[in-house]
Amino acid sequence: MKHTGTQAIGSSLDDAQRRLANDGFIALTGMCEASLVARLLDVSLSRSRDITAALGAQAIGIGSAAGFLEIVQRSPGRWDIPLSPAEFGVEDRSLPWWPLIADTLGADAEHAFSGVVYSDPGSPAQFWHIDSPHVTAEYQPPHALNVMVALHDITLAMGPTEFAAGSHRLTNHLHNPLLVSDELVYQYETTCPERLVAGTQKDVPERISFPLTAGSCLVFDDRLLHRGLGNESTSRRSVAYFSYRQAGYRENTHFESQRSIYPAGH
Ligand SMILES: O=C(O)CCC(=O)C(=O)O
Repeated sequence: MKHTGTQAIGSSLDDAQRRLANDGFIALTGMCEASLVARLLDVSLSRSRDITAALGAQAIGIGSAAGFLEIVQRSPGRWDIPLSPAEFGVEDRSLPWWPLIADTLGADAEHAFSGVVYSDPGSPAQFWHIDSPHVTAEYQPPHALNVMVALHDITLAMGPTEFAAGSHRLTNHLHNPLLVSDELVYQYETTCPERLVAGTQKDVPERISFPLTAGSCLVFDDRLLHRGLGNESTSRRSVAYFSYRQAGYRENTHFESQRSIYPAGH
């Protein structure tokens, strides 16, 4: 596993776009002001308290289809609570990363999902996965981007997100008949960087993860192989996320359940 230093967006949007195109992700150090981070964290904690109380003893499985409208367990001990920009008290196009989103997906890019993902102490690493599949056999620029915001300093022990660098170019199941879309999108034990290049002379994509300071962001292509690492610390690890899609792109494997944790009429 390589630990690389994070890189500020700097003065050049072109440079950020180039890195995103080459590596499938970019780390933007200190992207958010403390007041924005505090707001995102406060709203996240308050919502997670309410949701956990309302969930009570109701059983919740792993994965989007086994979850609820209000909460999904992405992997054991890793919880995803959707929160709209309005609930966070922000405007999705006024956030500091918007210029990179608009330059990459188009000025008419749409907000797709947002919320908080937190992992409990002791929760294991996820299996490698992508967030949505390629849509054509020929390589296309990204149809969706995710922004993850560190809501506090995240040490390696807390389990930051790990990326397989450049793997967005190798996850195309329409181009590579050895790959199966569902095995990439849903978490399968056998999906890993090596699998993407099996039977070829290509290099195995490098695994990259690094600690993050509060307010730093990871922006990544939806088709990049990634996973949340295990939380070996004694603290909850929280990241807010904002996902954007090209205008007109509609596929949704993110929130598939229609049931609510609240009784009908709540
Ligand atoms: O928790 C993380 O770092 C990543 C989470 C993730 O990729 C997912 O739940 O789909």
